[in-house]
Amino acid sequence: MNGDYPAKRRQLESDGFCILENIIDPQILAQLRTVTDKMLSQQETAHFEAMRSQGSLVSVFDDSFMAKLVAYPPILAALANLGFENPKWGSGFVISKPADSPPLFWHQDARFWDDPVSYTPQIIQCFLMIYLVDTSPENGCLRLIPGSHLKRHPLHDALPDAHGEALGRMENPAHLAYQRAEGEVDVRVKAGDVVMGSARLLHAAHGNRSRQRRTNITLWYYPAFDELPESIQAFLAAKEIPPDWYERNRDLIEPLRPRYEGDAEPIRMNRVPGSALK
Ligand SMILES: O=C(O)CCC(=O)C(=O)O
Repeated sequence: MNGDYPAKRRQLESDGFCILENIIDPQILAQLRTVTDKMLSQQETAHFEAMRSQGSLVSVFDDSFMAKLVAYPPILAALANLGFENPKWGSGFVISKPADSPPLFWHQDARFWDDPVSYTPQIIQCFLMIYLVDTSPENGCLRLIPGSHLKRHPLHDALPDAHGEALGRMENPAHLAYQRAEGEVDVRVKAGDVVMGSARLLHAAHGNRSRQRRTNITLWYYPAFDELPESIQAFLAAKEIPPDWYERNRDLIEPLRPRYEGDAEPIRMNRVPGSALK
């Protein structure tokens, strides 16, 4: 076991994130670099213009190798060590900052702000971010605001729904979304570490001022799916995984696929935190 998992679980609940060190084997990392370079080389110029701030946003469904990462035994073992024995998974993206590229805007990724559970420490949806190179403020490491998954921050009101196209294209580089924020911390990692965090946490990334591409793969898990309100389970189970990708990777993905057999209506998606976030 790498590290003190009970302490990491407490940090995940209180600060909204934790770092799982040394999870991805160097050989798999090398394969991931090759696969993601190929995925990125297949994108049109327009994609990179639309995603200037993110760097790229390429779905993991573009390549079957990614199923191996989603179901990678050391990732599932780390989740089990955190107390998540039956996690589910929904989607993921290759987010790659080219050399000499700008910062990623501040945002949070939660979609269930209409449900009271979103205002409690309960674990709902988590990112697992897998960086394929060592990261630092120089080459675009993650930044986040600890505790902002549970506590209102001025950015919540300044950026109510930070997923707009204008932010991706970086139409206004002076925008608050690209600046320093009160309480932010840098998250430096080694290639092979995994940063786990709540979808509700405010996060961003530094620009990449190095000469090397900085690739991250963000995978979205529902670590304690069975404990979620049924309307959220219904919403997640109704989301489609592309059938051809699913069929090719059925053995790996089937145990991680969200399933719901009850009769609750799927929750309405709402990305904007309500007044209950104090
Ligand atoms: O690329 C990064 O460092 C962060 C990615 C991110 O914010 C996300 O996937 O939501």
